[in-house]
Parts: sequence; structure tokens; C-alpha cells
Amino acid sequence: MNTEPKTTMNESVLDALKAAYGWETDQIKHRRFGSGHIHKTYLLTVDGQVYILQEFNDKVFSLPERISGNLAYLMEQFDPGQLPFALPMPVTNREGSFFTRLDGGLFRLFPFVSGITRDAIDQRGQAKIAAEAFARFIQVFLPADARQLKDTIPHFHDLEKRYRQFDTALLHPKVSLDRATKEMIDFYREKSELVDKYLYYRSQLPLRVTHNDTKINNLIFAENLERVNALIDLDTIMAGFVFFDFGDLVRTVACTRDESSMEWDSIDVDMVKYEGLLEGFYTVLAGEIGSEELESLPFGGEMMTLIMGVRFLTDHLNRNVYYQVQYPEQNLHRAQNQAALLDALIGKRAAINALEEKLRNELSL
Ligand code: GN1
Ligand code: MG
Repeated sequence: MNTEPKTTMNESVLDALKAAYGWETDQIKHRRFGSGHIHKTYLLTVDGQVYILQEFNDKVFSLPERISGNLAYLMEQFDPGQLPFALPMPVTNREGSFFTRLDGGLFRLFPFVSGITRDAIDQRGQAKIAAEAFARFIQVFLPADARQLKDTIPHFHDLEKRYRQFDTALLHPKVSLDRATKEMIDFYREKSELVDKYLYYRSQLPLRVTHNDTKINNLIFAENLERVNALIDLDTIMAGFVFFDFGDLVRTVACTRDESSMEWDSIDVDMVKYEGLLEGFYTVLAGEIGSEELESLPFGGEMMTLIMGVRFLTDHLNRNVYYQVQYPEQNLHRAQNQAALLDALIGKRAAINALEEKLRNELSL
């Protein structure tokens, strides 16, 4: 089972890293860092110089060379200076590679970007700033040919495929189907009607360069939360639809409780922050992308919440082989959380449409 890993690395791994990066010092300190669900992340200090060290999850990203290839393609063609924030690239080792394979696993090193990361934010203005940052990322790469990018996780946001994985897990569940699990299975089965809308948009909208993991904790804010210093977790950059990136923001920003909350009854859509997100995307992208693309944004909120819920539930049925968990039912609880949010988003469709109308008028779109 993929349980919470121990909090320190073996000395032998640190020694091997020293050799790989050519560090001639014994002044190396590290501690676990961040709240990502996939890689294990450490804050590493080498002679006073601070880095982020990631133990890379190559079970999840089985094609790491594609990540390097995609980033190289994007960086060659476009000047990252066009963006008002950093896209931190890994530090190369002595062999010039982003990745260092050691006995203990596959590792990557990043420069540490100072600032603040949040699993939730509390103001409309911050929602707008976050949305503008992700929208700027999309905007800068609009002239790129998204099809040149390779899928780093094939079918990552393919809702239809995620439902097939759910069905497969249901054939031989690895956990007992208690009442809460059965309720979730029924809930997500019922919501499969959203797959048709996903397929419709997939057949109509252009593929763009999208980040695909726009949860709020993948932004590093300046200390005053009034600016974005960096956009991180670039492994899932691949061809996608604009509504994916808007949707994951809705899922993690425009909600009254964060993804790990178990207060199901108080999970709702925060319309004030939702408005901030829409305004951020409209301000940057209106006029640059098609009108149907703009109209698809609210669907992204529902679709991304649904796909995460289905993935969490599937992982629970498979007994936690994908996401890191701190206790066995955590993926079920995450699926319950996403279910509550999805219901709230569906219940607020009319209010969200009204919000779109109002903003379009205000911004003369
Ligand atoms: C994972 O690595 P992290 O925590 O930023 C996942 C995303 C999910 C997210 C759910 C590669 O992102 O797709 O949205 O957890 N990343 C991958 O919190 O599966
Ligand atoms: Mg992350």
C-alpha cells in the first residue's frame, strides 16, 4: 500500500546525491516539505543554499523523458521572460541530466523559490491573481503547436477512460464495499452523464498547451499574497483544453472547504471566489480564445471535480496504489469530499450562469 513515507532519507542516498551534483560539503540538511500527493518532496540545504529535492514517482510518471522533452520544446520556442513569474526548471546534475537515478529511486533537484504556498485561499482578489497566472501560462503558449507535446500520463484527463478504470476496479475491488463506499459508487455512476458533454467539447475545442494540475498549491505566492512568484509541478504540461485548467482551480479555490476536509455538510461553492477566478481567466483570455472555449469554463469546474472524485474512488477500490495516503480510507474520504463539491456545483449552475452574464457585461465581452 502507498502509505505515508518516512520523513527522512537514508544517508547513502544523500552521499550518492553529493557525488551526482559534485557537492564537496558535509553541511547538508533535509526535511519533508509540501502537500503533493505524488512525488515525495524535501527541503534540502547544501552549505546554506536551499533546494527542493523530489523523489520522483516513476510509477505514476512512467515516461519521465517525455517531461524533459516537453519542457525543452516549450523553452526553445518561447521566452519564459514573457511571464511575470518563474517556471522553475530542474537543476542538472554533473552529467547534464535533470534526473539522477540512485539505488533509493529517481531524484530531481529544483532551485528553491521563496514565497508562500496555500492549500486554500481566503479572498476573491487572491483567486483572481491565481487565475490570471494560470491563464497567462495558457496565453503565452497559445501560438505553440500543442500536438508537439507528448502525453506524460496518457489519458490523464480523459473522463471516459477514467470511468473505464473505475469499472475495471469494480470488477475485483480490493476493499470491502461498505455502505459509504457503495454510496459513492452509486453517486459517481449516476454522474457519468457528464461524459457526453466532455466528449462533445473534446470533439469541438482546440487543444492548447495546458498545465493540467492547476490546484492552488502549485502556485508560489509572494509573502503578501498579492503576486505569484512561480508556477510549479510542470510534469503534467501537455495538450489539453482550457476548461481543464480553469476547472481544477474551481475545484481547489472556489470551495468552502479544501480537498482534505471531511466536513461534508459544509462543502459548498464559494461564489465570491468563483467570480474572482472567472474574472482572472476572462481578463487574460477573452478575445484570445474562441467563444465556445470561454463558455466551456464552468463545465471544467464540474468535470475536474468529477474526474478527481472518480480517480480517488478508483484508487480506494484498488487499495491505494496511486495516491499517497495517511490512512486506508483517505481516498474514499477524498471521493466523498469531491462528491459534495460536485453536487454543490451542479446545484449552482443557474447562479454560475448569472455570474458569467454579469461579468461579460461588466467587461463588455
Ligand atoms: C495530484 O501532485 P499533486 O498533488 O499536485 C494529481 C492531480 C490531482 C491531485 C489531487 C500526476 O497532484 O491530478 O489533481 O493530486 N497529479 C497526478 O489533489 O496524478
Ligand atoms: Mg503539487
